[in-house]
Amino acid sequence: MNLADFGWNDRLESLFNTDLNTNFVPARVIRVDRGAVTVQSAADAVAAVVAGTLDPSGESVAPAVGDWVVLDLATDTAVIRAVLPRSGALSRRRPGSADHAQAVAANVDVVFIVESVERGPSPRRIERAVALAWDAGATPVIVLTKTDLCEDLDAAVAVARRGAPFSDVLPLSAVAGDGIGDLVARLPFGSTAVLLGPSGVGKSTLANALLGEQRLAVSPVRKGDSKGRHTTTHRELVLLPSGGCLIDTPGIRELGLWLDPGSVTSTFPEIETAAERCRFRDCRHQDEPGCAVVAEVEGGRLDEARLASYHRLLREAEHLDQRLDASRRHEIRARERSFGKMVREVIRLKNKR
Ligand SMILES: Nc1nc2c(ncn2[C@@H]2O[C@H](COP(=O)(O)OP(=O)(O)OP(=O)(O)O)[C@@H](O)[C@H]2O)c(=O)[nH]1
Ligand SMILES: [Mg+2]
Ligand SMILES: [Zn+2]
Repeated sequence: MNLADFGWNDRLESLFNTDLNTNFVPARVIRVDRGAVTVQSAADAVAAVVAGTLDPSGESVAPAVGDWVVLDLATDTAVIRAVLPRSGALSRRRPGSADHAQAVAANVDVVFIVESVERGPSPRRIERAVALAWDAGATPVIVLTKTDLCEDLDAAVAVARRGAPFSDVLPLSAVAGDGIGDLVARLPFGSTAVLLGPSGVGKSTLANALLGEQRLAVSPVRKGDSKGRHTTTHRELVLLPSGGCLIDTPGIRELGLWLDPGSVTSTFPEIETAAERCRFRDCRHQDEPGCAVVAEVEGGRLDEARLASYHRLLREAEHLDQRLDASRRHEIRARERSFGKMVREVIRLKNKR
């Protein structure tokens, strides 16, 4: 296996520093299944356990699918000694918990936000996913599946675009094979994309179509409301024959936000552009005098629903920001500390020899 296929590059190489120890090798997390972790090294795909020293403060630094890790092969069981600093991670609020983030996928370049024409795309759900993608340092691309079931594709694309007026929308059918090439073009060699969307929209079917084999489980949606059955229950990264890596995820029930207010503003560039002409620099675009954003809405040049979403998402993100500022900074520090600690420990061991 060549790790470059999985996205190994110079940035990672310099972080890793292979001189440290011959028993340590780099590997990428390719599967996470209720705490069980599978990693891909240059030699093999193996089950790995997470070193107890890695995570003193809980699961905030737990490896996510897509993470690059330092793997210790000195014992029979492969041990993850450290998680290399991420280029970004797609994080959401852990379901049922207000204060815990859960990394859905790490080190991704593209987020495919998957919606189906069968159930109809949801602009509000798309908006949230776009904000999460920017927060992960990834480019959001909207994928509209099952076009073979659609009578009015233009109308469906227009609805999807309302949630992401500045992102590309790729309509496709995994069953008919239409539009797949456009998606492949977004996944060059060494890049990583993640499929994000509700259950039943056809994420795993699409991954299988790209793989050219039925590797991932799929199952029919419910009759009546076309909802999915939560077929996929783990996160898995697969290497595509066309190059690039694709991460399949379980269908999301809710998209709790976990992001910086800054990512919300990049989700609404048309509002930020209009805001440059507001009289007050700290204008909130509510009822301030001389607000250019409200003027655009009143003039019919800006979608009122977009402004409402902007206010809602920003409020959520700022609220979270205030509440979690300290704990989030603590998490980042904990991750950096655990990496630094690993490096020091290895140097100490080496000097003793
Ligand atoms: N007609 C048609 N059906 C499709 C298409 N893509 C997927 N399906 C069907 O949609 C159903 C659900 O597909 P899955 O791939 O299991 O959906 P999923 O998004 O992975 O769902 P979860 O794993 O539950 O999140 C299956 O019966 C697929 O055959 C398509 O392009 N056209
Ligand atoms: Mg699936
Ligand atoms: Zn304003």
